[in-house]
Amino acid sequence: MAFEQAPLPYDMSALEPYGMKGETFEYHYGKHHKAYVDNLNKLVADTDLADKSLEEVIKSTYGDATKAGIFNNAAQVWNHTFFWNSLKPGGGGSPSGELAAKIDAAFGSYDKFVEAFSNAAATQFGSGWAWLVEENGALKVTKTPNAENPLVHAGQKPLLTLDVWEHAYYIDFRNARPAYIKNYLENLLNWDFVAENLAA
Ligand code: MN3
Repeated sequence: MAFEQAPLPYDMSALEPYGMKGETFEYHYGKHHKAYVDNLNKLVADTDLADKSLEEVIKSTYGDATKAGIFNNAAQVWNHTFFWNSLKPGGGGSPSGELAAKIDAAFGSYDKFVEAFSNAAATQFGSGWAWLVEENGALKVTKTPNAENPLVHAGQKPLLTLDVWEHAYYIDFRNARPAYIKNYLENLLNWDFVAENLAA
């Protein structure tokens, strides 16, 4: 069975009041994400990977130079679906309750979390992703190059991500990655999704 592109969890224009244009989704979801799905299906057609779950394909091809194309497309399919869910209209700001306590325990304060996440997202050289993960029961900020994600790092549970490939911010913020990061943290970050992933 072919891999499918998950539907967006909101309308393409839903984040316009919060700094992310519908045009961004026409390209980022409609072209970039779709291309990863289409490429993955072509690459695994008639192989034993075609019947595996997306997560199994990602984990089993990571680090195998002969399957780099499959890994890159599979991981980018997964990363983008996870990213769309990491956004919500009117999100951002500090979390409350148990999540706030976990952020304080891991980083010292919400402001220190913002500093750590912004730094990871801004310093990922070239293309990649910034993440909030749970590892050994504690929250942690990480960054990964290109298509790599926490699923291939044993013990890390992904909670939240930010796409820092230039295609993610060029329409809304041109080359200004720091402004895109700031807007994400203040207006888009979906703490409900973090809580769901923590509980899962
Ligand atoms: Mn992208």
